[in-house]
Amino acid sequence: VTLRSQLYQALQQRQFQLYYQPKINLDSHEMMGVEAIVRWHHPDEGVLLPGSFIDLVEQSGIVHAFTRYTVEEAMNQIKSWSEQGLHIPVSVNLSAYNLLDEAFAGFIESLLRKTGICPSLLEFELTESATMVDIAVSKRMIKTFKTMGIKTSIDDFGTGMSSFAYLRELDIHTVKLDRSFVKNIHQRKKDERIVEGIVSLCRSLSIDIIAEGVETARQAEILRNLDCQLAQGFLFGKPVPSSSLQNLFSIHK
Ligand code: G
Ligand code: G
Ligand code: MN
Ligand code: NA
Repeated sequence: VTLRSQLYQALQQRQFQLYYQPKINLDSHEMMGVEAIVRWHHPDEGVLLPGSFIDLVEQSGIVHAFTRYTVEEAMNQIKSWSEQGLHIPVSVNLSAYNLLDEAFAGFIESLLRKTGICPSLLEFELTESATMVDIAVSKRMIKTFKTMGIKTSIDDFGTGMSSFAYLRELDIHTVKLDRSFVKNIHQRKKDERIVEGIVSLCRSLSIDIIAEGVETARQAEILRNLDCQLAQGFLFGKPVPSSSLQNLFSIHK
């Protein structure tokens, strides 16, 4: 039995669960939002990380149903937090193929109506490779989301071949600086200069920037000195189930 052949049943049996990783303001140390990251509670294999099955999801016809499931779960979580007075922005990772799904925007629209959540609490993360599928299609989708009040961010920024073209063509709210730029920032001046440049560019374009993969206090300090105000990474918290996050939220409040 292959993982691939088990995807459909896993979705039906709700074996996928969203975990949430905090996004932190480096000045105030407040939690500014979370990224939803999926886990597969596999009946035989235990908890699987997305790295071991997202490619399979994307290569199979299930990708549309899968993303509908994750987005609906995220929106229900936003609703549940909102009802408790916690207005926590949540970002959800999309696949390239979701942009080619003509019915996706309509599905999101109906979920917004159904849940009644504030659309500004929802954000979609696209990778550069996802937007590359067809830049005109991506541009239209991102515009549609924006009309609905939903933000879009570019994930793993700086690793693709056309980062600047995306900034020019797409109406992006946030750039998520890929963790490869953060990893050695404390020991390589060149990396520090590159990040400084990206931060300044984003600032001049009125685009928010968040550093990914921050694991040490030293990295956080350098990023803060470079005027990068937002960060995400194991230093502040790993992805956790929503129940564990609630404690984190009060700590950061
Ligand atoms: O946790 P891990 O390092 O295995 O994550 C691998 C990749 O899976 C990351 O690039 C992340 O963006 C992606 N990912 C995590 N959750 C989701 C999801 O719900 N949908 C999609 N399409 N990708 C996800
Ligand atoms: O591509 P994306 O940025 O969506 O990837 C999210 C993945 O990155 C998740 O699987 C998450 O577990 C992982 N991740 C989050 N923070 C860190 C970190 O500080 N270091 C490393 N190595 N991985 C991280
Ligand atoms: Mn992401
Ligand atoms: Na990333």
